Amino acid sequence: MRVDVVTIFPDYLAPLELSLVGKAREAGLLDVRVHDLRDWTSDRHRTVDDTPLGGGAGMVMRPDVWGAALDELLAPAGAPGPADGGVELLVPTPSGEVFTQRTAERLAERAHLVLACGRYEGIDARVAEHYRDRGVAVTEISIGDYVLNGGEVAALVVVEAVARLLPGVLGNPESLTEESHGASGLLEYPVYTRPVEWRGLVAPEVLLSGHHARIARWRRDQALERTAVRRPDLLAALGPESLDRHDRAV
Ligand code: 6GU
Repeated sequence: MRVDVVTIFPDYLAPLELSLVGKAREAGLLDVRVHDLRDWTSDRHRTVDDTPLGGGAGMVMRPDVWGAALDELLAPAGAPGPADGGVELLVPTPSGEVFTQRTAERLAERAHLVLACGRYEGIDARVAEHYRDRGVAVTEISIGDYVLNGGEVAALVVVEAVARLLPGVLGNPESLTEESHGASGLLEYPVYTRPVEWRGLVAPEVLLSGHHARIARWRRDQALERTAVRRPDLLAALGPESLDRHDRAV
């Protein structure tokens, strides 16, 4: 997968060199390129913003600068085309649709993602409109109900969530099957390791029993209970087919 990130703070994306994403890049599974939006300015001051039309606080990012950058990155010579899942333009913004594990799964099928990180009060609305009109898949995404100073942290979140779904990136792909926000629709059960007793706290005895069916049942009950307490919205969204006949009424 190819990923282009455009920002006025390229250094903000430095963590993409680390850990799992960094290793995926070294292994050639992921080609991430971070670009400075100011490289597409044409004035001496490298201006990327202007005051909002209609008045109000803050500054708005100029469509002409974004247009120059995105024209180049959405159709690079030799880049993956529609036959490989195509390109999607992602615009992080607190007014976007909420990014979830389902979004990450969908994006992992794409050959190419372009992330346009806005700052200030955001990017002139005509930019997303223009690329939609040109037939580009455009998604404005929010990573949750709080306000950040710009899209860079959201870009880190999206790249990490998508990268770990790419074939060959995770050492143990089974890690994907039981985790929170996975197929079960439940939060993950609590996990324990040795020592069995630590500071007077003893790990649940069932986990030492070697009885695989009992362990599976205990984990399922724990996941249900946790989800009921912490995320009742997730439990309410489960269809009846998602609950087995042993699931407790939680
Ligand atoms: Cl994607 N951007 C900003 N600036 N704030 C956010 C966000 C994105 N998602 C949640 N808050």
